[in-house]
Amino acid sequence: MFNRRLYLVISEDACKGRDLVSVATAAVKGGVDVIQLREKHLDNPAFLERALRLKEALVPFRVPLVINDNLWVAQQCCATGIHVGNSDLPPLDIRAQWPSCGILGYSIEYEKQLCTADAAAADYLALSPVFATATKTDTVTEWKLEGIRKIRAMTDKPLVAIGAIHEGNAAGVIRAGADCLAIVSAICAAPDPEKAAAAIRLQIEKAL
Ligand code: TZP
Ligand code: MG
Repeated sequence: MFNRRLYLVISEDACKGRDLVSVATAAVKGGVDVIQLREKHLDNPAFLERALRLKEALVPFRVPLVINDNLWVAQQCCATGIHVGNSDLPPLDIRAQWPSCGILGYSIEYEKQLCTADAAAADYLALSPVFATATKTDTVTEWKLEGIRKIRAMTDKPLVAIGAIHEGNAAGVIRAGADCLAIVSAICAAPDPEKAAAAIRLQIEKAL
């Protein structure tokens, strides 16, 4: 069962020259309870090296590590899970190739994806993006709060909202029906990632 509330999606680029592991551990101290390593520009050995370093740092905090769109890295580093998008290896194939996968996340960019066997195979669905964001620009739907409400009414799966979420809009996104907020810039690029995570976590708890 996926019952996390504040999901850090991290890459070295997003950390603005700071050490990724330091940013991640600070964010966890602030209230992040699941982390996804999303490195789109690394080859497998470099991705794996970074994943192993991050995973080791997270052990004392018991925070699960999810790998973005790389089954080999996810299995090699014994991550808790994997997150895939619409054009990646589909969730049904992930289940077949990695039966012990603990968290399987799937991005929903179109409403019709919701009624598929792949969506049914996922542990959570990510509404991507909830708001347009400079962090990822090759997107289709901007779900907005109305979209969250609509999808909430259609599924009982945990919903993760991602895209331009920050302290100021976090409570509204939760009240619209998201179970968990996934964040890159508002934490990774914050002057103090621990404080930024704590402020967002507080908004989530207030809105629940
Ligand atoms: N998928 C949909 S939006 C997004 C991803 C990876 C990026 C979210 O980044 P930010 O900086 O929190 O808007
Ligand atoms: Mg992809």
